[in-house]
Amino acid sequence: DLMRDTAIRQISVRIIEAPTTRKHRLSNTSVSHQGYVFVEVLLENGVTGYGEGSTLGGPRWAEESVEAMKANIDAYLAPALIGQPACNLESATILMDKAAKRNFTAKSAVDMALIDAIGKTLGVPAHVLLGGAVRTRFDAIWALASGDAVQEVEEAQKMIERGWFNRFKIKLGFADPQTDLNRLAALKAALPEGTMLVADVNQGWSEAECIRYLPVLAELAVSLVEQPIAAGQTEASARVAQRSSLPIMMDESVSTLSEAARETAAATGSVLSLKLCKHGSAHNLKRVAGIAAAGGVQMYGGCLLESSIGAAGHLHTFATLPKLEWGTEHFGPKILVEDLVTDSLRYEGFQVHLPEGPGLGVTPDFDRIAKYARKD
Ligand code: MUC
Ligand code: MG
Repeated sequence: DLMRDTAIRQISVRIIEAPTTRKHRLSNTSVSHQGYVFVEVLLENGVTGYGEGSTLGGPRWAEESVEAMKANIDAYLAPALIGQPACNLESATILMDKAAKRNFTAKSAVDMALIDAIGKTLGVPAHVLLGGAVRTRFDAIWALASGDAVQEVEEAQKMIERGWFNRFKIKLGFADPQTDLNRLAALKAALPEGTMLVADVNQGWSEAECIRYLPVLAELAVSLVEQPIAAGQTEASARVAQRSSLPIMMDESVSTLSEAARETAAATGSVLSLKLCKHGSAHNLKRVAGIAAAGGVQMYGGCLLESSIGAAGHLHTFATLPKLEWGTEHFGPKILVEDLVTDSLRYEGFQVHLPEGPGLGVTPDFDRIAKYARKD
């Protein structure tokens, strides 16, 4: 009996701090370690599923920290799910929503572990539980964020040489606009003609700065500008999007279904970055994508520097979207000094490949997880 076999017996959470190969800078933070929660869900049939929730520099990119996620899973989300059948994924999401408002990253980490456990129980890859894969590989985007123009050019060239990434994202907004734009110009000049380049401002500019500097980004033939203005400034964002000759991508501004509806209706962007940590579950990510796609918005597979565990959760979900026009930036496995799995995601031909096998299709490396787990 599937209901009884997949009843949730135990949910445990570890905080992981995994070093990165270089500093990663955003408009309001800089990180040299990735903070994750690693979630293990044990079912009555003895199967364990694994999930991961990522943060960027504590509760700075969004409001959740690893400490808050662990506390809220232990005290609220896990008790709401113990004894419930893991195969009822939608019910699990409803129960988690009743137990805690928002907490989208924590919920998505638990949801990922449930999907992994059910996939392993049924012997099917996670994407089958989400509608089935439309694609099994994704154009891969690498993020440049050291802030040092010479280093960034070298890093980009190395990624191209290895055949891993030939599309790039550059982080803006942590220096004054002119300094940022000089970095961008140096990169543009060094990369092959026509290279896809996304500029992510992480809410760092005002409307006035957008009016002044978006035309410069357009002159540099940037492909896409991501979240230039603070999330929630819908009217200003809509004005900026309307006057911009470049497509604007919504990131921090769209987390919930109602935000997807509001921002799409207000036309604050024509591309949307999807991330499990924003939407709370794989099924919610698909609903958010559906709402935005109905308004003509194109899709981009976002990340928060997940290891191969979290990245696999995303790829299985992204695989099932009818359209994913912009590929994915899941590069986390390649920025970690040591990935958290024994079999890292495959990057080849400038694409990242959907892992095969039951569940997420990745195997946690428990030695490394123990090594990087916070001890308290
Ligand atoms: C973000 O805002 O997109 C993803 C890649 C990266 O460099 O930062 C993150 C978050
Ligand atoms: Mg972003």
